[in-house]
Amino acid sequence: MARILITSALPYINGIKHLGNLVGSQLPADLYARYNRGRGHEVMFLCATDEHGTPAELAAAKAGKPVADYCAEMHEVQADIAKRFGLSFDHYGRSSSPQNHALTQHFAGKLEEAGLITEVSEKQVYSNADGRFLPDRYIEGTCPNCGFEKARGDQCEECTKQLDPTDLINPRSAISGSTDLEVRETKHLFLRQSAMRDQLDQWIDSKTDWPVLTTSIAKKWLHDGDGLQDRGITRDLDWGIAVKKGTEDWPGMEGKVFYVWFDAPIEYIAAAGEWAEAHGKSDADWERWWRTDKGADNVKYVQFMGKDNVPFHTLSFPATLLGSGEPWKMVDHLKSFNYLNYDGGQFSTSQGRGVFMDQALEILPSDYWRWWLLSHAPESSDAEFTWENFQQSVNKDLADVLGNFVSRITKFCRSKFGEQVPEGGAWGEQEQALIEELSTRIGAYERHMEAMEVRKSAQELRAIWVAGNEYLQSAAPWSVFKEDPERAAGQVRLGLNLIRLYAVLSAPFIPDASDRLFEALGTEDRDWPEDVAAALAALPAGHAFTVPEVLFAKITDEQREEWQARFAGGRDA
Ligand code: B3M
Ligand code: ZN
Repeated sequence: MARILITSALPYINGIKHLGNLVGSQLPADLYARYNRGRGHEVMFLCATDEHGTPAELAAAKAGKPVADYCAEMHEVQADIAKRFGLSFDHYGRSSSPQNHALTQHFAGKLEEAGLITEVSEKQVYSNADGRFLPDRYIEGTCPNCGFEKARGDQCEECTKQLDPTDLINPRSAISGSTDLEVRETKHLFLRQSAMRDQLDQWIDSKTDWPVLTTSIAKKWLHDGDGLQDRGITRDLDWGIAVKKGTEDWPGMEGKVFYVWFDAPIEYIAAAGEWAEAHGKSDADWERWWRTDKGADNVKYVQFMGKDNVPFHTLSFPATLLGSGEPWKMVDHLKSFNYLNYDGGQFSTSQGRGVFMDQALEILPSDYWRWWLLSHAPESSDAEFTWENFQQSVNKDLADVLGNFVSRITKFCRSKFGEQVPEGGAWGEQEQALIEELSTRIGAYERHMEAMEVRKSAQELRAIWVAGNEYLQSAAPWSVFKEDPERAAGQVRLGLNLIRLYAVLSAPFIPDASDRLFEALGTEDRDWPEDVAAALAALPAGHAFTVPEVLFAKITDEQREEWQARFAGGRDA
């Protein structure tokens, strides 16, 4: 049994996430967590809301609420939706937790002791029209690296370069659009990432199994141009974690807070502390996941995120961990995703374009979405959601292939043998061939899952469902029954056991449907099939079951058109 630590990029607190956000981190992380639990491994799956920074302040102001109240409420909203999507976090924390405050200040203190922090008198953009400093992403302008005109002050979304606001050409306020900006002096702390370049370089070189998308982005910022730059880790904001060295005040830093990208990844660790507190556990219980001197040396740590988050996870956060000089667990495998587009354009939170998580669940249960999103995950390139494609894959994969198999076999059994697994009828060549095919395919499914190849895993799972259908089609127990009811009984027994096998294998993708299958089959035997022939004998003759309700309803053309029209206008922000 292995121990696997899984984190998903932390969703910002400033609103409900769209399906593009979901498929880029939390959903594939959940798939991986469920799969590994299914294989009997010990899993710690952590996520949290990312609550600091200007976006939180602005969203709260817009909602007319104090920022702390806004974050507390929005955290509950997001936690509820996550639960309804079946995201099986062991803990869903908050980056504003006391644990994260203490840990962030602790790291800053350690980095300072290691000589990795410098104080810099910085020129920062102040907006006269807005009456405030405009940090990072609230300044828009042209990217000095690629010329993209809507680059943000923290990063260019086009070329992924991490930026400082003052790097932008033709800057303007993203809040008011005002160009009445002036530069004022203010003191900030900088993390000397440049001093850690070789260390980071070596660490990344040691990760030979990382996807190209990940390493190429990291290497690009290590080696291109001026190489790795020092990063400001403090901001002139009210909301955030006060700048301290451990528990001590930091002279000259009064009234300032840590930069949100400094404290957010630290929340991955703090969330484990919150988990321990919530479950009455000790520090040792969470430290065995995070401290290599306390048991985490045999943990496998996997992170999931969108490609725009990669530099922060391959450079900035590792710099914090390595720089502390303490034995923190570092990421082993980092799975990053491209973007999911929506119907000919981009998903956009600010423009309310696309389908948002709460809206999706108003239309259809989560499994429909989980299946489509995961089977179309933007892995090797960007992917696109269209209503036609969604309708097609739900109707074919879920309703025609899986749903139909379940309903045919259970209904046929009920009508001929009653609602129990029939006895008699030995298996012959045809069954043997099916068992062989399934063994091969399940092996491939496991390999894809372990490699976090989400689309390939979905394809293989679908092929496993198809194999059952094809068997049923050619075995045709409904014809065989007339001549040889004994043989038909054997075929049906195999079919019923196949349903259980499908419930086990499909659970990471469609957990609710899988639960309903176990319930209909009257079994809690969710053991992963180590041996297919044995797994297909799990439900013995005489075992009672019930015919489940329709597993997946087809999406009609009327529904598709209605939804397409409903979402064309965008959501009221
Ligand atoms: N909240 C950005 C995002 O949602 C950010 C991720 C933080 S991960 C530590 O894309
Ligand atoms: Zn750029």
